[in-house]
Amino acid sequence: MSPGGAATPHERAAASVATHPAPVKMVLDCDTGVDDTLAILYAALHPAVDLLGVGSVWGNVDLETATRNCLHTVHLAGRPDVPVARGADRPLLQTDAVFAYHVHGDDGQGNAGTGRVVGEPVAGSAAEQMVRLAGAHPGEVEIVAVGPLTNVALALGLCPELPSLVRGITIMGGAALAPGNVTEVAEANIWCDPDAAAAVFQAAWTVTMVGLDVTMLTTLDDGHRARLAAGGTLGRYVAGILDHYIGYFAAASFGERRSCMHDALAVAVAAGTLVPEVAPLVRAYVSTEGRTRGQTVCDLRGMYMGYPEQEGARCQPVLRTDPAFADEVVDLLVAAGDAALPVTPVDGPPAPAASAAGPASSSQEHA
Ligand SMILES: [Ca+2]
Repeated sequence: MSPGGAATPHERAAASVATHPAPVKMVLDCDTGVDDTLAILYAALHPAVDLLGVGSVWGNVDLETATRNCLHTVHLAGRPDVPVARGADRPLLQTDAVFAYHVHGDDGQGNAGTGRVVGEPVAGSAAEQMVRLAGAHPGEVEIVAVGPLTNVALALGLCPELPSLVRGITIMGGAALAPGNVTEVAEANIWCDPDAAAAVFQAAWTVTMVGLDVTMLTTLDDGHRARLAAGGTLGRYVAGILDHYIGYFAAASFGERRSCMHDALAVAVAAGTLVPEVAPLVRAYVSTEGRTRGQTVCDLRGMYMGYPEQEGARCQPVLRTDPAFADEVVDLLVAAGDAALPVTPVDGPPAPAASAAGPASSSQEHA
């Protein structure tokens, strides 16, 4: 219990989870829009995660907005102890930054954020923080990257031995069998920085790929929003930011009011609270050019004989998970009760993120 006897959101959430795996030390890298916010909350609140640090990266929104949202979210969860480091503001090499305000709102919070600026990023870049935290806990840290992989590629550049220093890496991104969401074949996080993704897939570690194959099938609807809104102020806040996001997916993907959950799945797979039902170990590469740019090409030819061992296989695409995971996330957020910050908007309009962001939004969807 915190001083004064009042439980924190983290303590209330932890008390609501009957059993869980031993906590996984995690560094979470995100381009904080709406679904990233749920991922951060899940990581900050769930007792199966020891959240060591958060890094921000460009993607859904510009870097400044993403960083502000990362800080706001850890404070909402009552976890100001979690350091947030600023990351890259553009892709590594070949493209300009393209954002997705039409999906996540101008504030990256479905135009329903509080506008509250809380806390400050720590010194050093997100890539530097990733390397430092991995080095401080050799073999224990899981990197979970749920935005473009720019920061992870930069961390590999800073520390080529990073793959041997960490427990593993789990990403939200890519699509093994599912269609893409930017092009026919490319998922947004990979498409945004395919050169960074290629470097991450080529490094000497196994990439657990939580892609569109499963993230499009775990969805949130207005029934979930109603349950959230009936919880404490934390749930009410999340219900608020989901409104615009669900509206986008209703028009773009589903033809009815529901949205995919995307990023929180990667956190849960990494934490062991969502166990993949099918996740073969296969060879994979990222296409960086031409019409297939951003495609994650996974060698699934062994599908019909139970995925026999492949030489050089270092990617584990998650192909099936339990869609009921959405309910678990809602339960956790409701159990957390009231947020550690007021969730009413501060006076005045929120900072105009989109106007300072450079290139306009494209028609793509980001996760
Ligand atoms: Ca994301």
